Amino acid sequence: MPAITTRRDGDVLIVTSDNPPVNALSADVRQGLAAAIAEAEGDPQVKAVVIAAAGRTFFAGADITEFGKPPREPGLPAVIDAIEASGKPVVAAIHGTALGGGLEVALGCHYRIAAASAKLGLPEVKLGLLPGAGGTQRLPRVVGVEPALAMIVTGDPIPAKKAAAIGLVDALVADDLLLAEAIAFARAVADKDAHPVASTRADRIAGADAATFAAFRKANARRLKGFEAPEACIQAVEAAVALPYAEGVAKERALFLKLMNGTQSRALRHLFFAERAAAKIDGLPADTQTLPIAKVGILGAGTMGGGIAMNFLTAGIPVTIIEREQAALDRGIAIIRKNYEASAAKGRMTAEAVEKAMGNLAGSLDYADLADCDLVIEAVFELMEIKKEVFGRLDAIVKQGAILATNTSYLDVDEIAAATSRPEAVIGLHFFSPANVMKLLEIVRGAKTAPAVLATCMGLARRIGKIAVVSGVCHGFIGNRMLSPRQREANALLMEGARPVDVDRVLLDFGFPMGPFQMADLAGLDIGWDPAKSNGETLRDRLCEAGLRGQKNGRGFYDYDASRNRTPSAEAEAIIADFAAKAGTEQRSISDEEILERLLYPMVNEGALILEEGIAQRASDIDIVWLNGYGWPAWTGGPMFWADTIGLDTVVAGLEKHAARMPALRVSELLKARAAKGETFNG
Ligand code: T1G
Repeated sequence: MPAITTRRDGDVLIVTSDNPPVNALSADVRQGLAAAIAEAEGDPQVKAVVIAAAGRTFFAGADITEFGKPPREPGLPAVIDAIEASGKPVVAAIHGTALGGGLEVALGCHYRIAAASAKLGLPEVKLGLLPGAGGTQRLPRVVGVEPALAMIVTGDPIPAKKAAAIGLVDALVADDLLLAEAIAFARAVADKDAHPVASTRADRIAGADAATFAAFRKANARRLKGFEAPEACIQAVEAAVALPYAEGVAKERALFLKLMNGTQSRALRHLFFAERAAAKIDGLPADTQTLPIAKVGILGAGTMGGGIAMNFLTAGIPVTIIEREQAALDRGIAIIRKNYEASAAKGRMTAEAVEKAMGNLAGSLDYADLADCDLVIEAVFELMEIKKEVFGRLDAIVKQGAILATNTSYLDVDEIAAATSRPEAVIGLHFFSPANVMKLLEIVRGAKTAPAVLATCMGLARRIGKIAVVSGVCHGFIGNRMLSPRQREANALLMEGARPVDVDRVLLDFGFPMGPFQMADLAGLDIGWDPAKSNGETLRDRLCEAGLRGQKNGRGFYDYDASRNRTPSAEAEAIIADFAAKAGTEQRSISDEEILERLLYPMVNEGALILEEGIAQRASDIDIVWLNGYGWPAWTGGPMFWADTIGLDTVVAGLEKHAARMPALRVSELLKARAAKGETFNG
């Protein structure tokens, strides 16, 4: 079956793409489109053309699997130029998600008809690219500079209704009438003397000036820091305003090729496929049946329990949430409602959706109300004895066939499973706080977890909008296990004379949203600290005994003013220096390079150990964990891809250079072997 077919409906030529799963603009599709336009040009019976797509979506962009390979003709820009130069009006019939090159094809058409449920976007920036087939030049001419900048620099799609409002589409139609309406529209315009041509329009870009772009850059400064593509996107749109179309296109092409050949785009393309690979469970029998999840029970209505509950409520799954005392239960439910109402106030959900979600929430003090749940997730205190007692009770109460999940961040899921008579039904579902916001979910498979339980939880993750990664059982699973050596080295660096602000700055400059000591202040220095047992033996004891609690009382590694602006705390630094002196640790000036190597190389090493032990299925899963759970800068691809980029031999050499200062670190044999052979983690 050719990717592109054509058929006549009277005097309208209908061009249909059928290239599952998302009608990516592969070479076959491009060739088919070019041939179809030539067919229309050569047939005097054809008065107009409709370009449509079969399956779930209009073209979802260039074929990313072709990137990095020798280009195949015709190139997408040439195909779009041929559409635009057609002597007969071409109408795009858009459904699903017209993205990237797909929207650029639609921009080359003279008219655009969209199904009401369609979305349109230019997400190239999320791949470290920019629209490279005329999108940065045509879109501003069609919708104006500011709406175009927002779409191109954020990469976020817009709903068809908004597209109509800004002039991107000419008509909105009912989903099931799209093709018929597009054909009727084409026939209606066929005899017009002239048709709109995006590349020659000038009215919508008039008036945009340097101030427009300066204001946009200022408003998006955070988005521009360290990441090359957004700035390139802005420069391409500036060219659309400042230059004739042909020169603007040349500028766009030059900027596109520079990004395409750069490391950051390779990193983001790696993450695109890594996210999809993470959903695949190696060795799972293809016919593994999943279990129906119609009702979920949550144990604990605290911060985690409430956040976890929201994921299911938002997905329309009824939840029963259990607490030990009425006051705690009422407080937890009130916080869930408050969070939803805050989302509604920001226009992220309707009041009806809030009531629907809350209507699906039942609170109880009685475990018996969990009996008919298909999945129960405990989010109680992080103490093994408590977890085992809770699972013993759940085992006695919850119906057979239900899944029993623990939200533990570190503890041994196998030991918890052994507290029940059904270890095959026990699994770890490690949500990240705030659980209703963070995308990452670590699915921890126990030694006896049944394939159906694992497959069900992976499918459920997608249903509740999480990005799930499968982990084996070890202390801290994947993410927290790799966080431990970074924290250990951060603390050691303080003892050796580095200032908290220097350690944080190095990670901020690398692209993390915050450094370890900012994180400590945010979480609270006294988390898990017991004044009754504190005896000044640890640095944390000393800081807490001095009354430093972090952001919550304005005094931590930083001092915070009323607006939470932070300045390094002289008091904290004096306590650290005194503590280090008493410990007899030699103080020295430590370079940014050493700080970065001491913080990140041990993380890469821990990731290699995680791979060696079979805890993670693949290196790219580790990248997905750190991107979605801890804010690793996406444009470097994640810890394992980043290590590949700098060279595993560089990592090994760095670990060896600092070995005397990192006595606890065991270098991974896998890392050393790959480094010695000049190989990478990600293949
Ligand atoms: N090329 C190749 N394969 C793609 C693809 C693409 N553009 N988009 C998706 N796939 C594969 C994906 O890998 C998966 O494969 C399957 O399709 C289903 O995808 C010149 C240069 C469209 C919203 O960035 O956002 O155009 O794992 O699991 O959740 O200016 O796919 O099944 O083997 O994501 O329903 C710009 C990327 C490209 C859009 C559907 N376009 N895709 O989401 O399914 S650059 C994009 C998506 C460009 C031009 C530039 C989503 C989706 P497998 P899925 P989904």
